[in-house]
Amino acid sequence: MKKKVALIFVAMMSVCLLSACGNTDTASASASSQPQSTAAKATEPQTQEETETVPAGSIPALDEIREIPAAYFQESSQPGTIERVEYQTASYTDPDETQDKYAYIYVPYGYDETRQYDVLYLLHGGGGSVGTCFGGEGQSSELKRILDNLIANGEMEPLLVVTPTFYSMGNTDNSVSTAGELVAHFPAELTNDLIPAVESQYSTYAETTDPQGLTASRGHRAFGGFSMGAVTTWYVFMENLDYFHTFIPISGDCWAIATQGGGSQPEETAGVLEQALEDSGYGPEDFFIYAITGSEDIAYPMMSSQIQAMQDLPDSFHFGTENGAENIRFAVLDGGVHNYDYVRRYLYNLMPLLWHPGT
Ligand code: FER
Repeated sequence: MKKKVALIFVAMMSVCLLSACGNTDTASASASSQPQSTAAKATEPQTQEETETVPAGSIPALDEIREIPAAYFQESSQPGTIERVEYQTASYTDPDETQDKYAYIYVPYGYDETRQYDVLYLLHGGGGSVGTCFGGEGQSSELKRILDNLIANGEMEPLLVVTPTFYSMGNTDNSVSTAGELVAHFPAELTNDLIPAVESQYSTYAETTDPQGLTASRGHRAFGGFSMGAVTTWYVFMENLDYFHTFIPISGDCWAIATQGGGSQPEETAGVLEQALEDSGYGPEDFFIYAITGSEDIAYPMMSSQIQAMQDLPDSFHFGTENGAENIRFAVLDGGVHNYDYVRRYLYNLMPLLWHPGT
């Protein structure tokens, strides 16, 4: 796999096509922009209405989606740990019943309860399980070793990474229709049950885990996912902007209008995303979406159609800085396909931008 990696910014493609253009959000232009901190960590507990969020327009663009160096697959001398968080949630097939579930959580090396940590909630794709990203308690998956090495090398702030499942525990139904229903329900489970369980046990920016505390700390909380996890990410954007600032949809479109609706009905899909933003009371300066996929990924056609339609809504979605702070980027890896090797590679490249040390 020595193929040269190229980044295609769809913003650039559709706005400029073959002509010269003044859009500065290109791979070559971004190479010269200085990476700045985006995690906006506060050192004191926050008492104001909302904790500080990512500074407007400060998230650098990827100039290249690099391969993960071999050394990052090795055990770090500063390993974090994978722990398990139990919670109860509604059984969405029978609202009168509850079910016991758990998620795994990556706890960085040197975790210190007296400090506050950003949190990424990261969801697997269709047919995955709670162990897809991190295996299980005490285990050392490739993704874990990559996070350990990024943090140990000072390339990324230590953060918590929570990996739940949208399935019931022990699920055996891997149909797309079931997954589609479950992910549409997942925002309720996430906000009512999972986040309070996690953030009452671990030290995050949430001073309390009631809606007020979770809203106040939204600048330090991100949601991302692969495939059906990306479909979920778009739902979380629509329903939970009050709890989340940063979104990382990896290889999946928004299904709010229809299954694969980002592809079949891109304008309508972009429209409901914009409407959800308006309904939330938040504005274009209040979020950041880093969408990513590969040119050969099965979800690429759907995702790129949706993103192009979102570019036609420049009041809400700022691909570039012409209308205010940039709030969405779409990166495409030439040749990238729909599997977890690429998910790890995307996260290896994106996470140090979003949680850059040295605030
Ligand atoms: C898509 C969005 C999500 C898509 C596939 C998925 C093929 C997910 C599939 C899975 O997780 O099984 O547009 O197109």
